Amino acid sequence: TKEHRFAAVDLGASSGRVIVGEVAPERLTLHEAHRFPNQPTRVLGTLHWNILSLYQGILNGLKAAARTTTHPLTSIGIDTWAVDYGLLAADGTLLANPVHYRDTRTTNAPEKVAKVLSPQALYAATGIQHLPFNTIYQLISAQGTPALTAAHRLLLIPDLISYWLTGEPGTELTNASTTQLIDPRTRDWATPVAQALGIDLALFPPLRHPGEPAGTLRQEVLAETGLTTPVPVTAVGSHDTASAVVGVPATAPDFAYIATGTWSLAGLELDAPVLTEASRAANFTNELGVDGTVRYLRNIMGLWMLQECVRAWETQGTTATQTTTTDLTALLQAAAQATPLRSVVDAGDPAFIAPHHMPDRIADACRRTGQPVPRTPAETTRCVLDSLALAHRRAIDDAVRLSGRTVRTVHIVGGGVHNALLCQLTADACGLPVIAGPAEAAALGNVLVQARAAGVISGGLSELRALLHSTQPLRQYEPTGDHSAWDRAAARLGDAQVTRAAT
Ligand code: ADP
Ligand code: LRH
Repeated sequence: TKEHRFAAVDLGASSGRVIVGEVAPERLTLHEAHRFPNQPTRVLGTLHWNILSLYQGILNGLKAAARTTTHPLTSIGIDTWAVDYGLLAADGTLLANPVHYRDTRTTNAPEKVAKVLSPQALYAATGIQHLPFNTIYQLISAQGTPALTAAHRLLLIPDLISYWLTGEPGTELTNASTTQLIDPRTRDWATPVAQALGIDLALFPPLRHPGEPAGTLRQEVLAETGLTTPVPVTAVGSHDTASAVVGVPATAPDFAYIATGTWSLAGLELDAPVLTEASRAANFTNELGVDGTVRYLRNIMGLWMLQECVRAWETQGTTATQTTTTDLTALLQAAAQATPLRSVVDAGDPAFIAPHHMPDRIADACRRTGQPVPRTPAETTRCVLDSLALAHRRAIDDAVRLSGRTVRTVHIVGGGVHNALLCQLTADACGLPVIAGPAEAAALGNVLVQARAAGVISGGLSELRALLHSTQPLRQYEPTGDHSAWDRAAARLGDAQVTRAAT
């Protein structure tokens, strides 16, 4: 059978990559054409994405993809982080540089929104967990600004990239659900929510679904990248987490997943949303997935906490100025030797969202809960990883309780797969076997949805996952240690975690 090549553009908060997937009915291999850093910049107090630099990285990646294969690309798919957007004038000009979700402009927005729509009503209508940076809060904060006032169109980040590559505007559904403006039952706009908040839904181009065509590369893009034949862009799960969950190599339905990268997204795949008050109080989200699924999960701070610690130590000169993979490996080895569960923090706490001073904030959280303050990078790293494992366990336990489902296996996908200590601690904390891999699940999910749309492979998510299971290297971790130690650690954090989500 003829092999087809698909390019996955996958922008994560820590790096962007263009990955080429070669697919035939029984074959799936990945080749990383290009990886580039994603470094936000603060300008006059506002934290921005470097959107043109990221776009240039994508063009360079497509150029590298064109060079590495003599065969034409069958199509390209784009996925990125959620919630953020660019505003366009009527002629398509980008009116302002997109703002980073970690910017603090939304601090007072939830209060403003609550005056119009109670948290209960908002959750009943959208099923989206409360995170201060959800698109509705960003739009409420931007109301009256010159850019939003002048805007003719709003494009979420993957849709903006897709528009620049093809000239065709659209709003891909899985990512649209993270705006908190979609009704998860109808999988269409939650018009009453938008009306109540004064958000103009006409800013959003029509919805498109994963697998649908999304235009072809513009002539200028072909010239810039050296791609020669017309290349279609196919809509995929454009929310990176939607693609990552497609990329979970599960072989049975009773699995939980943890997509670990900058964030840890831990939960279950369901076929209908859970919109109960208990679910809202536990701060679970119902993001929309590929093939009519629902991603029922909780956002956990993720390896962001470690990234930010490393950045702080570099600045202070505690570690090398540029942390290489070898330094990270050494740090994780030292953390593996540190005392287990000495102190834990609530890795769901929004106090950890903003950049800067991460080791200090972790130390404060330990102090507040009467636990020993970690002193060294190894101790702090251990505290972060123990805390993440604990939060993983809590998210999976809560998801099981709130959905009535059973879980027998936990899949870890994303960059955290490279962190064997985190995978083992998660198995220990959950008391369940963990299957780790693939690390590039988002790119794989992206490629698989394209390959199916092109007719190269067929079937539902379970068939796509079977192909992953038979072709991707995976590692299994069995639970070890004294399970009750995790219960005692959880007890130290007390009920504070639950009550905060409920407010
Ligand atoms: P995102 O998609 O959010 O940019 P990734 O899924 O690429 O994030 O994950 C990035 C994280 O993966 C890094 O912050 C790091 O903690 C972890 N990671 C990546 N490579 C390694 C490695 N070789 N060893 C340990 N951890 C790693
Ligand atoms: C992960 C992610 C996550 C969102 C966050 C903004 O990259 O898309 O699913 O909640 O970024």
